[in-house]
This record gives sequence, C-alpha cells and structure tokens, in this order.
Amino acid sequence: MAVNVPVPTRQISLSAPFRDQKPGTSGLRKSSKQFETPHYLESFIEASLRVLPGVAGGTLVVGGDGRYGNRRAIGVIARMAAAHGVARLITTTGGILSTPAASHLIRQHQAIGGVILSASHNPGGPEGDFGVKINGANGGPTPESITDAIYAATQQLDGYCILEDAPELALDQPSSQQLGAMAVHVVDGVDDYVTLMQKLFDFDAIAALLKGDFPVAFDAMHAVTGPYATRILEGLLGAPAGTVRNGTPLEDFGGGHPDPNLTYAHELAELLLGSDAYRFGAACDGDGDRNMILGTRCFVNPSDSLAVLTANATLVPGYADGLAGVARSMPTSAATDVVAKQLGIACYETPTGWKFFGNLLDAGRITLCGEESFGTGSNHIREKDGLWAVLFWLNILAKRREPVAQIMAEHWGRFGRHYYSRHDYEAIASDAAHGLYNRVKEMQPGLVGQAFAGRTIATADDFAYTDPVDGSLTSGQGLRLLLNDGSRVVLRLSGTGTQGATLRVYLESYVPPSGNLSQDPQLALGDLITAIDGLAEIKRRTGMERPTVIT
Ligand code: G16
Repeated sequence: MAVNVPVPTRQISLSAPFRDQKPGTSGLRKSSKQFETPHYLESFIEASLRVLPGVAGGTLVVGGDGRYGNRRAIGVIARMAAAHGVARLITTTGGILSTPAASHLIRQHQAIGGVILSASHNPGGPEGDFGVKINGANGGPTPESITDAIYAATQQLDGYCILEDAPELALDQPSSQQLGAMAVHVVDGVDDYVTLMQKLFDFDAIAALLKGDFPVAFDAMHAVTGPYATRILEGLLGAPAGTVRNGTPLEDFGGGHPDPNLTYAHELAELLLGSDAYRFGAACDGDGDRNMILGTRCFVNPSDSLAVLTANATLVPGYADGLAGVARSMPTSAATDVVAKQLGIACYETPTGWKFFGNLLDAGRITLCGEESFGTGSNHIREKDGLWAVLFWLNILAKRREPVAQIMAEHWGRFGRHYYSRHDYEAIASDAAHGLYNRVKEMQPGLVGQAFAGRTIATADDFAYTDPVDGSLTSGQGLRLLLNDGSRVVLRLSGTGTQGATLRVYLESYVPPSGNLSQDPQLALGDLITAIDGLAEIKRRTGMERPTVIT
C-alpha cells in the first residue's frame, strides 16, 4: 500500500543558465558526459516542466531506451515532477520504454505528455550520447512553439525545484509507489504496446506464414526493441527462438551504433543480401522508432517502403477501410506521391522531423506517413514505429505470399521506380558544412544548371513549409535542386548529430514503368552524384573521398 510521506522540496540555484540547450530535430541530444555535468539534465527538465501545459495535477509518462544514464534520469525527473505538482507519474520496469510505446502510453492515460530518454540511433554509454525528448498530450514530439519556449526558458533559468532526500524508485517490477504527493505507477512497458499491435494486424495470418518455410531475422541491435520483438515475434507469433538477435538492451548497445542502415546493421544486411537463408530481415534503432526492411537479396529503401505500405494498406485489418491521406518528409522520395495519386488520396510534403506529421494526423488528414530516415508510422500513435512497420510488412507478406523482391518488382512495374540514395558525410567541420551549403544556396540558378549538363533546373529553393492545419511557417529546411526531368538533389544539414556537422545529400531520379527498373541505384544516380560534388565541392571542402554512410 502506497504511503504518502511528506518530502521537502528544495530550490537549487544555478550560478548561470546553460546556453546550449536548444532542442534539435528530435529533442535535446548531447554527449553522456555533458548530461553528467551537475544540474545540466535538471535545467532542461525544469524548463520543460515550466512550459508544458497542465503539469500541476497532470499525469506524466517517463521512460527510455535503456542507455547509460536512463535510470538516473528517471529518478531525477520523478523527483522534479513531484516538486512541480505532477499528480501521477507512469514509468516502466527497468525504465525500458520504446519511443512508440511511450507515445501510446501517453495517449492511453490521457497524460499531459512524456519525457523520453534517448539519443535515438546515436551510440550510448559513458562515451556515447544521451538525449531527452519532450512529447505532448497527443503522444507526439512537441511542436516548435513549445520547443522554442523550452529553449527560451533554459536561457533565463536561475534555479530548479526538486524533492529532497526522496527514496530511490524501485523499477524492477510493476508496482505503485508514492513520491511525496505524487503517485508513481511502474508498468510493464511492453504489455500495452503488444495489445495495440494485436488490434491492427492479423496475427493469425502472420503466425501461419512464420510456421511455414519462412525464416526471419530481426536485429534489435542491443537496444530497446529486444523485449518487444521477443514477446511478439517469438512469443505470440511462434517464430523460432533466435529469430530476435541482439535482443537484450545494453547500456552501451554492445559498443554498437544502433542505427538500422546498411552500414551499422551490416551483419543483418550480409545475412539477407549475401545468402538465401532468410526470407525477411528487419532491424530497429536505439529507441525503436526506426526500421530497416530487407528481403532475400533485396534491400527496401525506406521511401519505397512507405509507398508499398500505402499501396497494400487494405490488406491489413487496421487499415482495411483505406487511407485518409499520406505524408512524407521533403527529402523522402516521391514514390508515395505516385501511389497516392492513383489511389486518389492527398499526399503532403513536410519538413524533416516527425513533429510535422502531428497536426495532419490529429486533424485526420493522413493515416500513414514516413521519412527516408527509416521512419514509418500511422495514426495509431504520434511517433514513427519500427516494430509496427515490421508487422505491417509481415502482414502484407502473409497475404500476398510473394518474396519481398517480387513485391518490389511488381510495385515498380506498376508505379515506376524512384531511384534514390542518401549520402551522409558525418562529423565534418561545421565551417565546411555551412560553407558548401551556403555556396550552393547563393549560387545563380544559371550556374547551378550548368553543373547538371543536359538538364535544366526547374526550381532551386530552400524548402519552407506552411502547416495546412495551423498555418505556422517553417523555413530553411534544405536546399532543393529540382531538375526539369523530375530528378532532384537535396542538401540538408542533420539536426540530430552531436559532433561537428553532418551533411546529407539526397539523390533521386524517376524511371516510368516502361523504363529500366533494375539498375543499381548508385549507377542510376551516377551523373547526379558527380554533378553535386562538382557544384558543392563536397570532397574538397569536407576532405572526405566518400560518404560515411550510403543508403
Ligand atoms: C529524428 C526525427 C525524425 C527525422 C530525423 C532526421 O529521428 O525523429 O523525424 O527524420 O531525426 O535526422 P537528421 O536531422 O539527422 O537527418 P530520430 O530517429 O533520431 O528520432
């Protein structure tokens, strides 16, 4: 029985505000060391609790991806939440909570929001990164109006409020506890999420597929999806033990980089692309919101994945009535646009960052959305959802009973193919990144056109977006060079890195169904790759002969 023991609240003074707490594309992401600086985490949490509406008397969800610093942060946030009058705090056993499961918990408990502890796909551990994401009452990342207000609050902070000498929370099993006047509920972070998935997908059909000759390899990358995937794939769907690889969450992700792409999930990629042993492969990132999909000798580009899910959605029980509309981030290829056009549904193009889908989802304008950065999701929550995408694919495969590669070939044969690739230049000098970006931005369109011999530039702009729901304007979202034959190059600086700058170069060209659909994307995009390097002087300015990651 929980006992309400009065615990004194203490006001801690800060000698000076922290100046570097501007949230990026997805919350505040810094090195673990930075977060260990005395009062650093507390400063950002104080600012967030001052800005989030409804804190006093409200319910707050807290959890994270299990990385180094997770448990300590939960303790700090709980004591600060209690000091700010939060009535009920919901956290999870071991503090383990994937980003999509957190979004669901917030919605299910009508919480005022949540604090998700993760630096997503960035490495963890004492030498790695930590992060804090603030989600709102709809379960999604807070809009820019809130993140700007949080940042402004950090700039003026002279202290914070925390419970003094409170007992440590017991997180080892589900329980109800009391922290001062605040009730703390420790729940199993997997249960509710699994129930939601069972409502959306045909578990019987997927189980029947997995019982046949259909070996699957899922790589949890020693991150948060391990317990979720093990329960769902090996438990409920009957996949053999061992289907889930690297399934135990570790504080440093086993020293790995939990980013599900061909570089960082290369062991899985080699299994699928280099042999015929598996029919389906997938991986998720640190906090479980990203996904990579593979078939036998077939990599599914994330932009294509969204298009395939859109085209096949009615095969899945949760989407059997069809889709209200779809959305993709600007750098994501237009593969989904073509499908949406054929289906006669709206397709929106938003800036990078899941928060931009929130209003469209809340307004019922879209059902599915996705990004080239391995994120796909729907209106079931307000975050991208890695395991959801895996189950969506398995549901389609269970209904169509065709190999992944055949599904892709048929898709391109019907809609045409958007050859697509992203080249990342990671951790480069910030000056070099901004220098080459500004060089292209300030260039005359005529000069830009010359670089793309034989084609002309239809539009060259810095992408700006007016939210169709609330009218807010977001500008400076990436340089778009749109060519008259429908191909394009986009340059964008990452908003999630913690070291130097990361330049992303997005390359895309469209081939109609009658064209050559089976080229290697790097070859199909070869002339665009050469042209943009010449134009932006990428190699010279970054000092790198090739990108760190090619997707
Ligand atoms: C975050 C956002 C995504 C966005 C990505 C972009 O991903 O949640 O919506 O696409 O950042 O990253 P960058 O700015 O580096 O290109 P995550 O998985 O890190 O939360």
